[in-house]
Amino acid sequence: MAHSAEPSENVWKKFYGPNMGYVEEQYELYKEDASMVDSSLKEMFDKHGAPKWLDQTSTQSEQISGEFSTSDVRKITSAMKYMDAIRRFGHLEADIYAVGGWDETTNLLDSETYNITDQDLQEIPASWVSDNVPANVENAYDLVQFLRDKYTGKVSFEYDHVNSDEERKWFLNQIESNNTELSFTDVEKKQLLERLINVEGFEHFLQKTFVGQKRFSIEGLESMIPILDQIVKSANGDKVENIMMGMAHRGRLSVLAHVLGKPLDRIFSEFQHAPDKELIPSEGSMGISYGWTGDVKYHFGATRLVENGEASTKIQLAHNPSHLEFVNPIVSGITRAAQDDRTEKGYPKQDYNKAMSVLIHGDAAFIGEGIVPESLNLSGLEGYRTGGSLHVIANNLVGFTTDRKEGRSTRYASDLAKGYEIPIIRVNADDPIACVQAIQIAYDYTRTFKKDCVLDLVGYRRYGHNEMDEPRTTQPELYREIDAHPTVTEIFANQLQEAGIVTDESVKEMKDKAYKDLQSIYDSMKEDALEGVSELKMPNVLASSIENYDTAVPLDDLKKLNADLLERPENFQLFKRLNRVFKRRVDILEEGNKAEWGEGEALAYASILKDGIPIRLTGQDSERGTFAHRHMVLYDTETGDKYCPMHGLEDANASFDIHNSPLSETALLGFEYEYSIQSP
Ligand SMILES: Cc1ncc(C[n+]2csc(CCOP(=O)(O)OP(=O)(O)O)c2C)c(N)n1
Repeated sequence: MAHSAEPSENVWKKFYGPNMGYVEEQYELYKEDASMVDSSLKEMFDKHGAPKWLDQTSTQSEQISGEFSTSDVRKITSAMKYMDAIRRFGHLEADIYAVGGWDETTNLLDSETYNITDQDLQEIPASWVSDNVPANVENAYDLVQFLRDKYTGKVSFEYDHVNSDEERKWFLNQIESNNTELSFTDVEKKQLLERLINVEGFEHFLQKTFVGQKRFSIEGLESMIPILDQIVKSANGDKVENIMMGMAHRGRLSVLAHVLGKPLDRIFSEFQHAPDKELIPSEGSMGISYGWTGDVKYHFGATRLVENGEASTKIQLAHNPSHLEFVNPIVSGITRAAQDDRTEKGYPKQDYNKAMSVLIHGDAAFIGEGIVPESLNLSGLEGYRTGGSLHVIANNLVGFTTDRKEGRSTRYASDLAKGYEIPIIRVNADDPIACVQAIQIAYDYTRTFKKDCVLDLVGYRRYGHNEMDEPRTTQPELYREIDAHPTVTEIFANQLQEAGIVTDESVKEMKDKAYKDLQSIYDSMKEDALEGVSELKMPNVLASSIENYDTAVPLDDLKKLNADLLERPENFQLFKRLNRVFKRRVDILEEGNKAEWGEGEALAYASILKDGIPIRLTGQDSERGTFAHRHMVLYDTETGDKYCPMHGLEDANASFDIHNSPLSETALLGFEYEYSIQSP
């Protein structure tokens, strides 16, 4: 900007329309901290002070351009600040709580905070404050209503913590452009209602039939099932081959029955055979121990194949340990193992379409368990990433008997995800259509940006922590509200009735049918539905000892492998001291049939690769080795280029994967444990 010799009046005259608002904002920033504004603006403010239209000596009505008065510009700036606030803070007023709304208020969404009235807004044409004016929107007031509708309704968004401009624009477009929203035909709405009736009917049936047994019912979060249905539908449409799922106790039976298609007679039979109820662990395990594993039946997973003629998608629900959230890295490990092609030398080739992961968390566990941030921290790292996991927080506002405000220092259970630049969508579980729309945005985001996304599904828990637990002793007020609150099925059925899509009779028919179907499965349940369950045997590899395996490798093979491992790319500049280390490795082997530790390990890996068995080696300082003995990844001292000698092995017949890990134990153990199980 060439303005240094110009008089101030001329300098300010160059700005008009919305640009004046921009300069005004920059001046506010400049007053706070001059280094925060662009250097040319800083120079201008240093020299000419406040923009002339902010100068108190200039009269309010003075026309500083042909079109805008000082007060017009102030109003435009205020309107823009107000609109921006709705986008950023709309979540604070969003209608996401079916019960138990948050009791703190905010003034961040009040027009007075931005010094603007409804009348002012009505006087500003929408095109002055927005580049993309939606249809039927004439002025800034309409625009504010439009934004309030989008950002403070049953779905709310937090993506201000995401630093990528591209991702932010994508989100803004998804939210504000009406044509990206999923729409539902009347038939689809009716199907959705029927699905909810079946979910609710299943829980009621269990409650009535197996009195006194714990089931960790989904009631209050029934919309989780249509959410999972939508993920499966979209993934299948995109030809994703595997959906790897992990979840804890809450709603697990419903997910097994409705999403994984676990036979209902099998589920009923497990209830029938449940042993001494007193010994059942708190999460609701149905049995005490299971074969040699010491595990419990309720924690077992399941698989299902979904086919639509063009593509098939396998859904796998991982076995779940009692230890909450530990399943997260396990599911990531399963997913990555399914994505990696280990058949060629070098690093494995990863294909995101082979698998995606879906994790369902408890609200208290998500923010409380350290393994959650550990696992989220893995999500963007080359050695661990899986192309974006979908997280659903089954948020029932309470953790066992612990209230939100006792269990976390943050407003939301999902706040933890912000540090990882993971966008968060929250949705009211009482609105199944909004739930399905919200998960579709989350799904599209993970597929587009290969990053995690969190859907915070906010509902409640119809009973206590389990059906035998009395929540009214610890959460009396909340449960007064819950007791008086209609189920999602009732709410949605009423809406569809008002819209003329269903009638009282058709809803009753659907409910009767759901009940009759369950009753007839129960009546015809075979006594032996659990047959075969206890036949799990310990795998041979664990049952036999190491002496039963022949591990010897001929010395000549070792020498050839060792020579190969000492090859380097042309002109590779190795750190000098390492030359000595590697020279010793030749000498020892040649001279006395000996080997040092690092060499022994390298030869072991090399011979395993020669046998065609892939290797994955990760952990803290894995590349160099904690005791500086390994040096499996070398760095060129000039260029910093990496070279892994294992990748140069002429005789290798499988991949060699090596990564340094973050300073974590549990998440990594889970990941690698399951990776090794999936890729024997
Ligand atoms: C690591 C671990 N700590 C504690 C427990 C015991 N426990 C089981 S469920 C539960 C409460 C979980 O609350 P939340 O995550 O909100 O899930 P909800 O049961 O409310 O759906 C606790 C403390 C456990 N199973 N694992």
